[in-house]
Amino acid sequence: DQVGRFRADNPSPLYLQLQQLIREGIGGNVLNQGDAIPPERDLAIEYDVSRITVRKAIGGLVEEGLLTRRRGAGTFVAGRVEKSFSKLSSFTEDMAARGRRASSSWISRAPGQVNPEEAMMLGLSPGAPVLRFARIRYADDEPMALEFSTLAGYCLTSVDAVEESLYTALEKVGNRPVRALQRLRAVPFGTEHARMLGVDPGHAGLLIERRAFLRDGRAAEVTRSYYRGDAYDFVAELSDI
Ligand code: 16G
Repeated sequence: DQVGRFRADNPSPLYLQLQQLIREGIGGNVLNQGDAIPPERDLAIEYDVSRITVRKAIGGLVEEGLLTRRRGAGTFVAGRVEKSFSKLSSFTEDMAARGRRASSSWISRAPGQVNPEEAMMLGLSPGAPVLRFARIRYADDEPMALEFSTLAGYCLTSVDAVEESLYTALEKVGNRPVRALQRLRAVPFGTEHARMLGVDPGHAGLLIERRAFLRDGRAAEVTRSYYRGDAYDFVAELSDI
């Protein structure tokens, strides 16, 4: 698909012009979220510019967050997700609200006994039963996040109760959390996490730790979510009333 043409009378550097054309293509829906950007050499031939120019143009748009690179797959139009920092929603709901299909692949899920750190976070006694879930989370097959969850054993009887959504499973047994505390921190992805998300090691990530509670005040969940920094905007409404 042709995204546009250079104008011969445009005095600005070629890489900026190319960036502008790609931006217009995205704005004008010629290029849509998730679409692949043609390989460097194709763009160079198409627009009759050097590959260095193409690389510079694409590199700048990746830095801006408009495009995203996936290792071994290519460069794509980024689908940034705006996520409320004050609403207690689930990943599945967040994606559905954006017309995207959530899916997961399991890294592991197993029952166990609470470790000291989890016991502190969940307010459980030593040895209390917990369920642990680790998964890669996708939006329309694009990896978005890694999540490591520990649920207090009294919330759910078995790990098999969770098919896709943790919160749906909890809701079914009347144990969906109603309140949560969250902490957000910037983290560079290490080799293993980067591999699972298809990004380069050192890629910017956002770690959100959520501690969620049931209506009766007991803790239900502690989850560490590692979101791709290039895919998320966290937004919050502030007020001073
Ligand atoms: C979100 C929550 C996570 C929760 C999960 C449940 C954040 C930062 N984290 O990712 O704590 O466990 O949703 O999603 O929002 P699910 O119901 O789709 O499994």
